[in-house]
Amino acid sequence: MPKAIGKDTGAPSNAAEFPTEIGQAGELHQTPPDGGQVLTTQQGVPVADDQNTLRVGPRGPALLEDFHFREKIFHFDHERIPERVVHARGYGAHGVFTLKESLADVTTARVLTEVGEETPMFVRFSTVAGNKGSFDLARDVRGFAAKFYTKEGNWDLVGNNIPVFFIQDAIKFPDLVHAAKPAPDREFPQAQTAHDNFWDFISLTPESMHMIMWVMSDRALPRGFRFMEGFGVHTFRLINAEGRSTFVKFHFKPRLGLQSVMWNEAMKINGADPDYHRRDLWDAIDLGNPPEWDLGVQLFDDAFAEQFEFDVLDPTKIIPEEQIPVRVIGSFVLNGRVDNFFAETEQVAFCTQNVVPGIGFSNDPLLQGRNFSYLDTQLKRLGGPNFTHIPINAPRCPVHNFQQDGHMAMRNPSGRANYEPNTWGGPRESPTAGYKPFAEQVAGDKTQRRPESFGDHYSQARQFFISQAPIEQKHIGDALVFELSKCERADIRQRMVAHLLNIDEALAKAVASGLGLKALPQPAPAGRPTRLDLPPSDALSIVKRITGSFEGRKLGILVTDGAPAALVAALTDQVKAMKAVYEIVAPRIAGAELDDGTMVEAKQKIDGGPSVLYDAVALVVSEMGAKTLAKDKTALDFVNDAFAHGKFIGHTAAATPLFKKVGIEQGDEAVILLDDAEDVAEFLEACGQLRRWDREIKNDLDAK
Ligand code: HDD
Repeated sequence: MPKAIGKDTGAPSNAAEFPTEIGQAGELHQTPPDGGQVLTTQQGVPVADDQNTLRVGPRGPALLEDFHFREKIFHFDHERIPERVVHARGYGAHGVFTLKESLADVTTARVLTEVGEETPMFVRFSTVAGNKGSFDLARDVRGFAAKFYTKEGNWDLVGNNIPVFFIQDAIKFPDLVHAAKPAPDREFPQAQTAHDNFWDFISLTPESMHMIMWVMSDRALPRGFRFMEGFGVHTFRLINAEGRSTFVKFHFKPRLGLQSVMWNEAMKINGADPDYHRRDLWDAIDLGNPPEWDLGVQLFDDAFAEQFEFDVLDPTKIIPEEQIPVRVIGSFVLNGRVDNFFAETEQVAFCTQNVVPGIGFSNDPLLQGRNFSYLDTQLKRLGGPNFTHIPINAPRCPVHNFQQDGHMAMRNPSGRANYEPNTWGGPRESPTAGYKPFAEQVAGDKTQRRPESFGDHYSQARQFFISQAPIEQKHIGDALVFELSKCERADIRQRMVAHLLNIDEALAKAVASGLGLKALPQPAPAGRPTRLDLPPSDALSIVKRITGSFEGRKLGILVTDGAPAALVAALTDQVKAMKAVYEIVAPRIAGAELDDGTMVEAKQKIDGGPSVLYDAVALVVSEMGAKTLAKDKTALDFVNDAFAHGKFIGHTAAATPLFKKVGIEQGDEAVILLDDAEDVAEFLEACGQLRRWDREIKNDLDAK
């Protein structure tokens, strides 16, 4: 992790002559009594009084002369920079990518050819629509942006957790984002798409239908960043030493598998812990369980592109893994927390244009537009053209050029020559090692026409839908009903159902019925070519691919005074052994006195640790404890929600009255009686299934 500005860049720099860290010039100041550092101004002047402004007499007016006060307030007044226009709320971590399989036959990019080589990385995850202070569990796409500090320069893969996008042409991006964000007059709703403007735009934009299926699916409610896939979305190019190009799509696959939460849970998590995702990542790294992803590629050539049903330049389409398997070539681990959120996570600047020799762009019109937008936006956000000098953005390889000056320049050419060619010496271009774009033959009219090959907006939307497990299909329907029910205009709701009729009739009917539509509308005009019946792809489902392991998950253990100590010990020991984590929840934060007289400390008081924060729960309570909990609404919510959200519940016999109290019938296989360590082992093994979705289906049937 670079700490000092300009270090190790090899840049023609004079920065090294100056101390780069506060206090580096030597501790000349007398140390304060507690032995710590002396507080100084930005100029390094020691401060005697940081509690009171300089004034005329203790009750008199302040004096302008107080340079420490003025500097301190001036700096504070300017602490904020503009938040990102999209993806404002994000969270980052450092990591390392290790290549396991060389792609030397198709690319010269060293990061993809040197097996075993470790490349430092920084990854930032984000929601899209919400502002910087919004909550983590918005129903939204998640950004998954990766910066690889390669030996040949920085390579940024600015992806999402969904492999397609809403629009096909970058010119529509401002419209999409304006529609998704709060309406300009009222500035609400925050961090959600459940409003007229969004669905107005979407229902008038058929190309968004595939993405809409993904965004209404459980993918938009991830359990954590650690449980998300990442996708480069566009088709990129790899270019080899002979100048030959191979198309590529990039995939990140989480080692812990995919997992999502339910919408009802998401809404409650947002209240209980709006920082749920960032805390989860922070804690995982902190506890020594850093998350890992495999990096995979789908490689294909022009011949495949020619015969593929869709245009590989269309970012609203995937290439199913059944057609081109994802080849895993390496993996990365995110094992480094940031030292300072602002310096690293806020100031990191990703640009899709950041590629290295051997990696190139396709003509995807969304990608081409992005290549302008990202550089442009950093100027606004970071205040000048020198944002590459900020340590988090600075390459970790030599940087030599004649670009100079500008706001906050940390790296300037030294010596006399600041132009090229010159006779004084200095960096020169390298026709052999330098970046060369793929020499694609292009000819055509200047036109603003959308290609016909981009014209089918429903086939892959349907393919996604039919690939889902029944519970996932139900969630898509529920999400659409929820979102569209927030639209005041009936014509917008109707227009969406008209699109759904082109995707799946049962889905359209379920949504129409959920919205209370009296009659089905005519299907939306389908465009050309009309819909293809594509086979389902299991890779598109989350539920069909669960790993069956509780590793990396979190158990909430609700304990009361008098609870069996042996059971608490069995749970905590076995959870740790399976690389999962637990939290003790108790009626009081001081914890509970167990039946052997020992105290177990609580992490959460019960109203601060609702069961929505856990993947499974255990109710380890005494008879007395259960009696007290039965009178506590939050404790009953804990049990009721855990059940309603399909969670596995372990419990002592003494907890049984709590189930009765909330109306839970006996006989549910995922409500497991815990008596000894063996039961605990069976319970935790079962927890690997994560959810009992049949409960939700039964609940719905009962409600009808
Ligand atoms: Fe974008 C940020 C991902 C289309 C313009 N985008 C941004 C971030 C991610 C993505 C992950 C946050 C980066 C970070 O953490 O700092 N964007 C995507 C994906 C897209 C996409 C996967 C489609 C495949 N974006 C897109 C288009 C445009 C932009 C079509 C404009 C024409 N995106 C931006 C931006 C942002 C941005 C305005 C805001 C902050 C930033 O760039 O650094 O330039």
